[in-house]
Amino acid sequence: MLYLFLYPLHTSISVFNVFRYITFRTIYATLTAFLICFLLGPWAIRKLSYLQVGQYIREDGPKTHLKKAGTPTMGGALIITAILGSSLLWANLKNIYIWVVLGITAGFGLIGFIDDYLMQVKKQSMGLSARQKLLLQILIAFIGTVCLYLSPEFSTDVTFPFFKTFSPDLGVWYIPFAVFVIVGTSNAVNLTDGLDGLAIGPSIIAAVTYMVFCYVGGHYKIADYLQISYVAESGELAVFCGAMAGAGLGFLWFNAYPAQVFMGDVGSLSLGGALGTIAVITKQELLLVLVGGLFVIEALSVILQVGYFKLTHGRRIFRMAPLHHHFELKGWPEPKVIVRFWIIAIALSLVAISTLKLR
Ligand code: 57M
Repeated sequence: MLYLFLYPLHTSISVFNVFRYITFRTIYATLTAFLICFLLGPWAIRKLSYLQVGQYIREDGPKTHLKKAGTPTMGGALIITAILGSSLLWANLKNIYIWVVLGITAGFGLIGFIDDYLMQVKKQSMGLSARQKLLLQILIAFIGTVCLYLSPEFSTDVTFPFFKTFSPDLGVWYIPFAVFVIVGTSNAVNLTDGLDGLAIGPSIIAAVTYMVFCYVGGHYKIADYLQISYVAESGELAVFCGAMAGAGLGFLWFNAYPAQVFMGDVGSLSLGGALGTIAVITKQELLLVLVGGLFVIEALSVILQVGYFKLTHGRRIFRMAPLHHHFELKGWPEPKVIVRFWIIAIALSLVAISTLKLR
């Protein structure tokens, strides 16, 4: 909004020229989103506690979690408010990619909100069923992907990390592929959200990593120099990534061990949906396996555990899935699991960034 209103004034007041720069707006989008979460956090936590939106803790999980009963959840509503507020303020609102990623973030957040609301506020034993959630996610991701597919500049090529020239064109099949990436990421982040700060930490790391890819991939000269896919106008998404990273940092302030608030499905589904969408728009879909590597590892641990459990009629690979529960049950203190998983996420993101040169 500021870009549309203030940048045109640069002809008479030269200082407004600064609004032209994506880097400047990204930095301030990060700070704005951080401040929104940081300043509204205590009020939001009080409000959620007042509404008794307290987490129910399953008794079959690690016993160390029982003391978390009643921790307010649905803090993800604050994350979304900060991301949307900051992006609307600092991004160029004439950019189609900004609207697609905002739409999917808000849409997935709404699904999570309904689910959380039914369980936490209405105290129903079940929120939306797994099937209802999945269908709604597919629907929203499909609408977003079709908008991208119909926009004239958007390419349906898939780029492979480490390969310079191999980028097959999927044509119309790009739509189900992108829907799979977006919905899969959303659910992987949701599975990871089981320890204090465990989902938000790697989400911040992934947002910062994609911020780099948005900037270089949206800059014709740098993209040409690095020989990566140039996606015109995608640089603007760096502003969104900044807002996401800032909101994440502000939320982490309160979600850090011992957490004062959980994000709920409203947070985890929307953050995952946002990451998947950014990967799709920047043409770095497959790189998400590294950028969101921790989410992939957590999701794989569930797939392997459930598959093995069914095949062997009750035997397990891990003490409990997702993987963070396995280490908790092995006796690692919660903060140790969290910080070690963050370290893995940072290392994988560094490998992802190295693909800019290794190709
Ligand atoms: C949600 N939610 C947390 C909080 C958060 C298929 C199966 C593997 C699914 C999986 C599952 O349901 N995962 C998705 C994970 C829950 O957190 C709430 O949910 C929101 C995210 N959707 O924001 O509102 C609990 O996680 C803890 N937590 C924190 N700090 C945080 O910042 O400590 C969350 C955020 C909270 C709190 O304790 O209550 C969750 O874990 O429920 N299911 C599982 O993860 C279950 N695993 C399982 O059944 N494994 C079996 C299968 C796969 C064969 C096995 O390995 O044998 C476990 N979940 C729990 N207890 N809680 C089972 C035991």
